[in-house]
Amino acid sequence: MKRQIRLLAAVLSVALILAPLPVSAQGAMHVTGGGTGTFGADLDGDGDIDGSQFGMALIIQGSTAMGHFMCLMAGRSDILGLPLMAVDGQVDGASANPDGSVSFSGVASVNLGNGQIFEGVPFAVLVSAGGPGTGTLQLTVIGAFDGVPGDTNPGNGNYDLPPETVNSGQINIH
Ligand SMILES: [Ca+2]
Ligand SMILES: [Ca+2]
Repeated sequence: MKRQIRLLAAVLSVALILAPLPVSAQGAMHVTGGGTGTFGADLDGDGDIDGSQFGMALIIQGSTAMGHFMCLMAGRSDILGLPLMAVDGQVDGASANPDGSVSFSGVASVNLGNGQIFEGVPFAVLVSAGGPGTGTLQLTVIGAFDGVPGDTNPGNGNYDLPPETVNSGQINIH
């Protein structure tokens, strides 16, 4: 299935490159989905495999994008040792990658559930389409939370979360 999606994406990419259409005539790309994801690892050492709940809906038209992204790490996925970490973002940029994945970015409010809410936090997400076991999601919070549990690249100023695999639900790119 993944191979088919990749193949399809590759074919579509080639078709898009070859298509001599004006930009305005090309259809928009939609990225939608929601569910739960798992990091497949215990990031904060509390004995539980960590993950998140996520949702997204965005439209990419040419070089512009708009939409919404949410990611909630809470409860058993108690990353950071906090009650929750909720990233609620407006998407304002996106690009389709040659491998069929989509990168998008924007500005979020980040709620740590302990009374601390940070506004205007830039974020970036990389998603690939698929359901449980195949879809993936990777969030980077830019300019904040560097070095906290789960950060795969301490010292660069960002919160670089590892990729998550869809556990339930679906990510659609079409
Ligand atoms: Ca954990
Ligand atoms: Ca980092």
